[in-house]
Amino acid sequence: MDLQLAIFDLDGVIVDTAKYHFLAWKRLAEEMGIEFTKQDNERLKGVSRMRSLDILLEIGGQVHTEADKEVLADKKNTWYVEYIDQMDASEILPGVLPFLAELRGKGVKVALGSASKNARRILDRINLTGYFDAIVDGNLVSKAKPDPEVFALGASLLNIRPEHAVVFEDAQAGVEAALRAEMIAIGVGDPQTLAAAHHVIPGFARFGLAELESVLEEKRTI
Ligand code: B16
Ligand code: MG
Repeated sequence: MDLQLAIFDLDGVIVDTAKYHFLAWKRLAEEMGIEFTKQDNERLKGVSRMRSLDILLEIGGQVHTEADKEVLADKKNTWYVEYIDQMDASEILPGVLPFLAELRGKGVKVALGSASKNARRILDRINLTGYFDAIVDGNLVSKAKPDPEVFALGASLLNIRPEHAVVFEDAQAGVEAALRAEMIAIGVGDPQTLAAAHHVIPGFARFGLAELESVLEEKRTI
């Protein structure tokens, strides 16, 4: 495979914003009399804001109008934004920065493929915006992962064909989206949860371009 593009998910791959999503959803849940645990929060990873709210309401057995749901999601987002506005570059997960620099240094394009509508704000806070040739976030796509739109759009914005692209994802729905986009999917996290991916790594602490190329080489011989 001739590697031309690496697409990164944001939450769970570049930073751990799931902890801030949890705090904000938990605050909303408490206000609404819903019991919401860390385990419940796992179900929200990689899922859009409105879909996350639907899951929370399902857990609490509550039904609300669309207008009420907009108000609730906005409330949660206001709290979430307060957390992310406190973030800085120290929250970038280990190994991410050198890997991005290495890719760029070798002429591989770098894109973001995130469901978050706050993705640009987060990248700005952690001083990473300048590393991305394209940023595709929840404001640009109409179909959430596992639909391949978010990754397909990243590749098409940069005029790169999917067979030259690799996606790094921590969520099952994201891995499925990458596969449906006909890209190489590298899972970041638990090998069992992400078994559908072409390959799974625990993180970027011991993963650079040489390791990526040997994974791609393996795929070529299958
Ligand atoms: P927002 P990713 C996702 O980010 C999160 O994993 C998910 O928990 C969140 O609900 C979603 O972004 C939307 O975020 O409320 O900021 O628009 O993993 O796709 O980078
Ligand atoms: Mg994610």
